[in-house]
Amino acid sequence: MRSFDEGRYDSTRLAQWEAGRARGDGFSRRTALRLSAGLGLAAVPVLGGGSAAVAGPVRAGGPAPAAGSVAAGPIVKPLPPELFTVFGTNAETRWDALRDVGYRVPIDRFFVRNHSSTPTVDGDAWRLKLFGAGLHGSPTVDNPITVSLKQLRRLPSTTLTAFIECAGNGRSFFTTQQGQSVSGTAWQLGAVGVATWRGVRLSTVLRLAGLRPDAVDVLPAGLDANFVSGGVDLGPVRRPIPIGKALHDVVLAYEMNGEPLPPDHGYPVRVVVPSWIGISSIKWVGQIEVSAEPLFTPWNTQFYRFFGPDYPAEGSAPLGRQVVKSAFELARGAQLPAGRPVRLQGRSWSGNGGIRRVDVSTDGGATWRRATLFGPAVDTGWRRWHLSWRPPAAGAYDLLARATDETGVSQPDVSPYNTLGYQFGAVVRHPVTVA
Ligand SMILES: Nc1nc2c(c(=O)[nH]1)N[C@H]1C(S)=C(S)[C@@H](COP(=O)(O)O)O[C@H]1N2
Ligand SMILES: [Mo]
Repeated sequence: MRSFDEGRYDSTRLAQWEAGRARGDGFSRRTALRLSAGLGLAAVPVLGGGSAAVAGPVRAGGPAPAAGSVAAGPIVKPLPPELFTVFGTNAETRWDALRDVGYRVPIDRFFVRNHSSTPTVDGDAWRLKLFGAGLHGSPTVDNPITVSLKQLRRLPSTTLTAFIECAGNGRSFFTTQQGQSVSGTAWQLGAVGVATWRGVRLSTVLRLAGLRPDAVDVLPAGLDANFVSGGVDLGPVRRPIPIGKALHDVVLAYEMNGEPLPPDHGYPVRVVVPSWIGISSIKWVGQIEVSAEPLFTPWNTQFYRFFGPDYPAEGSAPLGRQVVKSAFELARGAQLPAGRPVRLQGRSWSGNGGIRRVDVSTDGGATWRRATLFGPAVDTGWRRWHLSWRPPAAGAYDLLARATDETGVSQPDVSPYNTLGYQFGAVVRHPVTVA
């Protein structure tokens, strides 16, 4: 379901970069040209020009808490152990907590991936700043086009059901299943969730802001604290989106599952980039640069590419679409009764589109049966499935599920090794104990 040529885009972009035409800094201005930001907006009353007050985020967990108070964690919502496994500033959903919860993941159990901490942003004072040479009049970061939450809510809205999934989801299986060492959060399969997102198409906002035909990249940046890695301040979390994808299906979301975006998921507004790796979907978005040249940030150069012996030194092309995956709605090591039929349930998803079939093995991969698909079929979401199994005798079993998507891509037995452990799409062995 490619509606624009990603491969051609990447090669053009890399060629431009090599020719020294690209800019590596997401924020400096190359041109001093500064026109009235209102100029390109004369016919667009809903968006205002001029500089606006952007609410500085109040950092959760900043100053030392008073004696006797509980320190605010990097995540605001409760993280009960029956719903989440916590890794520092991140929390993954437990797959047994998705059993019988319906198609969407409720907010109380949706995974959280924070580079630092969930900020508190004042939605009334919030303004989205739009600027860059890819917009008519080349508004600058100091004199940007601004949009308030109220203005955004007055624009035509769209509703989208889509998964957000961390590129590193499943990373721990590189080690436990393939014996390879990789760096990053040791997620199992719970760094993914499907929600319904309501907001405004990014294309609508960009066109109202005066999109130029030569725009190349769209760079949203978060209002959370700068990301500091190995003592180096890498600046705000930000990753360029190619203009073709940005105009195709990206949404500036202000609602999640019918509620205002919760703090941990990007209040007041986040970017939702369907089918692509989670880092594309910038939370707490404060500004968007639209460039007329390729942009590079650490999130599309040193992270979120494949690195390792099988890749060039600078890594693969920046990652985009997610791979095909499956998970059982069961705890790892779950106990099942012998001799009685159990209904195995799970979900499969792919960044390439819908799921065509799912095959399940209950004997470690020796034999396979086709699972029954049920529930909504959403190309940018996941597909639920079930299969009945009567465990024959007490003992240890490995359950496996292999999905095939609408493009014919199936989950492999082994995932290609890469040092940062991205996109583990191989079939995962799920141990259960029958008693
Ligand atoms: N501003 C900002 N946006 C961000 C992040 C972040 O740390 N800061 N993390 C990204 C990553 S790596 C992922 S996987 C998703 C996670 O979205 P969620 O926390 O709503 O599940 O948000 C992305 N957007
Ligand atoms: Mo992520």
